[in-house]
Amino acid sequence: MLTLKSFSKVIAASTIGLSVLSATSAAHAVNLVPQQEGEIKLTNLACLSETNPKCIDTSLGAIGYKVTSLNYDSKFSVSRLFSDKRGTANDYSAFGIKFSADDEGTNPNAFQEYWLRPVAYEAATEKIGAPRTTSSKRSNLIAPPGAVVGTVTATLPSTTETTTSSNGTKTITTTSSETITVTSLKNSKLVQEITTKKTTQATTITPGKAVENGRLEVGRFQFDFNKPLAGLEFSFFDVEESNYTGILSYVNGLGKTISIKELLTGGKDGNRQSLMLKDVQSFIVQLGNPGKKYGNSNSKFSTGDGANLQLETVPEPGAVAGLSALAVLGMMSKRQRRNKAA
Ligand SMILES: [Ca+2]
Ligand SMILES: [Ca+2]
Ligand SMILES: [Ca+2]
Repeated sequence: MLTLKSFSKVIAASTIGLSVLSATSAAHAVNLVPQQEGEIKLTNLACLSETNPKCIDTSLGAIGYKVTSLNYDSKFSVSRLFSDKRGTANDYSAFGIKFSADDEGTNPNAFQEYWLRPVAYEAATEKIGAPRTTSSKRSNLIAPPGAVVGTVTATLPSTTETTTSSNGTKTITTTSSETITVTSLKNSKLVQEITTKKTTQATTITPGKAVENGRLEVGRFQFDFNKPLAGLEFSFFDVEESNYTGILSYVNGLGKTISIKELLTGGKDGNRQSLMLKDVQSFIVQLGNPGKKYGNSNSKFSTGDGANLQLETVPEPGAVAGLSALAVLGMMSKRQRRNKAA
């Protein structure tokens, strides 16, 4: 267990370690945000299109990563994620999304940079159709050998078919059928009447629409890297409300899950804040929060607080003393320094 004395040493050592780390690794840091606009390909949702928005696969290469969109708010379905250059308009209106050059309530031209930008979606609607039965009858059939007078009902196992239309609407059709065979004696001959009843029931699931024309920048995502990263710097843009945007947990190179729940304090319009993690295999990040209009009465905004994310590698220089102390703290905040720089 750490005594108070040794704990303050750890902090001192790690603070030194951090500044050395930033100074020596700056040249090798890699921006992990694609330097082009489009939609980030998710593991659990197909891209809207291949070309407009362009579908961007981030999973390739040594520092590649896969992104999974997670449920955040029960009133919404999972969000999509875009790479967006702030300050330029994007018209993806075929999919109900329009990014403005000047977004509502923000000063976007401060950073003509690419940011990972979530787009919240309304929940899907499910419509359960009434079962429909059709029946057909064939009479006066000659009974096969071995048939006896009486009624036999046979039920076939039901089958389910799912089709997806180009707008994403899913139709799940369940079909069941039964045949009723009545065998009787007619003019000294055995004849049959066979009735086939077919019942179909369709459930339609229509995906929700992008909220606020795609400008509610809210979502929760899991990033999984192809291999563990020595260090990762997170930059958050425009976090104005406290305790919603930040990192919920991460998994280190040994596969251990660390629930840190490092949520940021809201700042001024257009502010930028940073966090750093060391030894990261994967992490879960939460961006923004839905506003009053979407049932979040705690929000100070009607249409919520949107937030964007940038990611940059922070390679570990082998010879830096004190760096391992960072592992004890897990995460450092560079917020203050960043604010000065911006
Ligand atoms: Ca743009
Ligand atoms: Ca703002
Ligand atoms: Ca905001």
